[in-house]
Amino acid sequence: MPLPLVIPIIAVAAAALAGTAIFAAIPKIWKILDKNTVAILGAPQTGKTALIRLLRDVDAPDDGLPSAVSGEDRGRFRLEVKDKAVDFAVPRDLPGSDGLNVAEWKDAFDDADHVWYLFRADLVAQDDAATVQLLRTHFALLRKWLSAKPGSGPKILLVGTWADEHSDYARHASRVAEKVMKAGVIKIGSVQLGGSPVVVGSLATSRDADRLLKGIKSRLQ
Ligand SMILES: Nc1nc2c(ncn2[C@@H]2O[C@H](COP(=O)(O)OP(=O)(O)OP(=O)(O)O)[C@@H](O)[C@H]2O)c(=O)[nH]1
Ligand SMILES: [Mg+2]
Repeated sequence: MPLPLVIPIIAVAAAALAGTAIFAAIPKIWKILDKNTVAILGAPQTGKTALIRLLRDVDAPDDGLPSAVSGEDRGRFRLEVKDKAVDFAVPRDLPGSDGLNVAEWKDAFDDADHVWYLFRADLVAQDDAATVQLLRTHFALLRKWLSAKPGSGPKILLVGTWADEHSDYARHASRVAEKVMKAGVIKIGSVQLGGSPVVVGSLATSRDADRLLKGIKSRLQ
């Protein structure tokens, strides 16, 4: 091969490698900056993006680092946990998965101190077969990833959203929560994931969202 052709090919390869290295370093930087890295996982349309937007409205840490929103897809926020201000970061707004297509989840899981798994509370309370099956599939994956990191895996929180779509919600919101907590798939999943707390609520109105956020905060250890 003539020399002038070889040099550009090497240059392109080096640039591609550098790009990969920079991309791979991003989660690590977030991890160093914030000890409380959160991965928000869940099926499509469960409210992952809505929750990140809600969290970005909460006061962000004022430490000279990029502000609460430095991209449409990530957020930093500060929550009062047990009377102490704790900084959190959600490095990525991950796509939902309706099965085993979870390529981006694994990396986020490995970088996370906390995993918040969102699911449709209304459908679990109605014992919807497809939802139950999907939850089993996702819980099995989380369990597998967790077992690969004995003692150092993220804390998992199960967050039921969309409770407002259940017919009992308007009059008896706590009854919907109770149904979800008692559902076999949630009870077993919670135990298998190391005793994960469960919180149930809705992001439909700002009042609902505030209440759900309070529930999340109170279950963070
Ligand atoms: N009624 C109701 N709607 C909700 C709730 N949470 C989210 N939504 C709505 O559901 C739709 C999807 O919400 P997203 O936050 O985009 O869901 P997502 O999990 O990020 O979806 P993907 O990125 O596609 O996986 C939006 O129209 C939200 O307003 C909820 O608790 N109740
Ligand atoms: Mg989304």
